[in-house]
Amino acid sequence: MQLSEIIKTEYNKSISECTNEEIYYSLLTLVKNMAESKQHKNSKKKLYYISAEFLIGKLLSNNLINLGIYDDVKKELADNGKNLCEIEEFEKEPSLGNGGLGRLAACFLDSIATLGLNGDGVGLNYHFGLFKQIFKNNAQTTVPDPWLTKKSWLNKTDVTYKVKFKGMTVTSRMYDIDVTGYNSTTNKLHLFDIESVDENIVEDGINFNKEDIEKNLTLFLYPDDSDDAGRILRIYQQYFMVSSAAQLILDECIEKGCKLYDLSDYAVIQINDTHPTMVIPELIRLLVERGLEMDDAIEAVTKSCAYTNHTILAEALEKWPISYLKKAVPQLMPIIEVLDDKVRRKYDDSSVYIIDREERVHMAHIDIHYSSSVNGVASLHTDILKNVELNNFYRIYPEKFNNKTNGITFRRWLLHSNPQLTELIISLIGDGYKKDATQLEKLLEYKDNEEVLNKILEIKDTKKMELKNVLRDRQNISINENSIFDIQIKRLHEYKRQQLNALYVIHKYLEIKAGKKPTTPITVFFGAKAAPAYIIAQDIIHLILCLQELINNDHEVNPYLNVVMVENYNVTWAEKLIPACDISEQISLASKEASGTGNMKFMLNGAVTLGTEDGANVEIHELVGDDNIYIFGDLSETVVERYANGSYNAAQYYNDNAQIKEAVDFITGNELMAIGDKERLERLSHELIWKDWFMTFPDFDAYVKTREQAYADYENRKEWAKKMLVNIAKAGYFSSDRTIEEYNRDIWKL
Ligand code: H53
Repeated sequence: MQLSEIIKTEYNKSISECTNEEIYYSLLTLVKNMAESKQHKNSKKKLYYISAEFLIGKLLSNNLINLGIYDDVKKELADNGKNLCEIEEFEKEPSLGNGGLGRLAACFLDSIATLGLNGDGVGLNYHFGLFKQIFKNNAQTTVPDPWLTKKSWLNKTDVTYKVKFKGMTVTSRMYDIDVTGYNSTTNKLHLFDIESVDENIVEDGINFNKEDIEKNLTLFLYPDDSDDAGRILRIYQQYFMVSSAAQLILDECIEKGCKLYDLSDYAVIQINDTHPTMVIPELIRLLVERGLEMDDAIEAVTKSCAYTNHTILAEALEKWPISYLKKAVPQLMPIIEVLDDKVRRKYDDSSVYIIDREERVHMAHIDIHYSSSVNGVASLHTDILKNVELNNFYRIYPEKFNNKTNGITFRRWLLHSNPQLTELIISLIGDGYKKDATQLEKLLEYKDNEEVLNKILEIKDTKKMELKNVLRDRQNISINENSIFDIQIKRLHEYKRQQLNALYVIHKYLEIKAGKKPTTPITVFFGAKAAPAYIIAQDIIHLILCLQELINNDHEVNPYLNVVMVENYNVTWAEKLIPACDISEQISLASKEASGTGNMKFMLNGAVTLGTEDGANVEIHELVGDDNIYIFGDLSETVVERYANGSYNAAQYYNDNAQIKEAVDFITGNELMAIGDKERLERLSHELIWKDWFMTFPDFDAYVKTREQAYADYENRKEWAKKMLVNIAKAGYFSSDRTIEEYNRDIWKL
């Protein structure tokens, strides 16, 4: 059915008579009907991608693009005086993820469907997502971020399962979102939920009774885990997710004739980080319950599961106290004990045990022993896993370890977010790159073509202007579209080092005050949410917001330097910020950022990276060469060694380096104290001087020098445009289609 027919049936009106909201809901129906007709024909083996996060972003435009009807719909609407962009405003962005991990899962679903593979996502239907960030008094406050409207992308199914907790059984229900492939088949994202959840128990921001599981289970992603109740709630959520997933998997496999011991011929289960780890003991438990011998069950599950590691940060590798598990899911403990016992009998090395001396269960250890594949997400990261972090496991199972460098879907991060650049590329090299992204390399032929270089610059200017308008509308902020757009957008974490960027901003502010003015003005953008219980991260946000107020109101400085922190940074913001960016800040402490995927999106949109040799920056560097990236800072070997010998002394850098001292002292100086919160600013300055756990000081001088070099090079517009072109041309490797082909070739074998 055509849009006009749907509108006629649903509202008995013509397109031009409808409100934008009515049109939005009719488009929902149109897309759902079309997606349904392209449903994947369930082949024998299927992938289940289980993840606590799916940061899918708004879906309307992407679905229209993937279904091949974007241009037609846009035109039909325009012919009737309607604007698709305005209609899109009605769609709420679900915040079902926090950062890279969740966005990666969403890009992967897009590529899995695009490649026509039989694979569904499995996660939870959080009613309020992560949270919505609101700035008040230069600080982050948090409120619920509801996204479920009466009619949405979500389809209620009649699939339900019983999930047992200690002393309580709940019913989970499956809701589905269609995942459209680009000119291809449709898969599903299954989101489980519980009917008794009660949104009204949330009060005063995002607080609620953490012990009332039946009412709170799927309210929020990552509920505050600063106390026992919060941590146990996470176990309830994880088990609810994986028990539902396990039952779904077994049901679907049995329906296809699976005999349970041959589970791995029917199902491959990708475990995204440690959050879904309990699927392993849960599946084993269910298989034993259905008659398999324990050893056979363990073997069947091990063959079916594969684990992706996304971090080496100890705090992110979950270790659950046995006491918590016993409180929520006691039925899993006997299985986990068997799994641990087998390891102990075989290996005389306590570092690979599942249960440690402090009676904690190491979730990643379950994954590694009882999966058939363990992968890192960028080549440096995988090397660090093999040689350092998980070396003891690598020596036991060298054959399990493999690398799958992350990728991004070009449908969202180029076709949708940058139609102007998409069109230019097509005019130069045709549209073969949409299916085979490496064809972007053909752009290199135009490296010295002045006309093309000028067009690239023009498109960047257009996207900067668009961002200026969005900022005016959303945040009532006015920016200079002729300034250099220098952007750092990602979760707020000390290892990502937003604080290093802020120290640079202070340094620059002081330089301008002293009369040294930049040739081209600079606008420094930040976007980041901080976990509510992560105090120092909140302090860093506070510092940035105070700098924004101070600098933007200082008439001596604001013609040359501005700071913008976007509120509630999310996928929708990223789609506006990334195409407008000149310089992409990827400045994590070497070894700590497993991969990064924002770095790939920026590159694809012609931003030049300023970064450390960390995560996928290393591979970007290799691809574009020294002339087209700005690399600075200590290498991961140096960092790893410095941690190992405990030799780092921040205070010494602070005392010996006048530039560092000046910038750090400014945090607690009169100007910022007049605006900011004394406790926060003092705590942050103290943390830097006495700890600086993520080693910003050793990299500070190199960072300043390299950033200045990038700004200086920006002045030569033609040379800069060449760098942009090379970045775009070399981005093909980072298509998630490539990543998914590798997963399928090496692990899933669908
Ligand atoms: O996963 C991304 C990486 C990124 C890494 C991120 C991530 C999360 O977003 C959350 C938890 C976690 O352990 C890791 O930080 O480097 O690009 C996708 O692999």
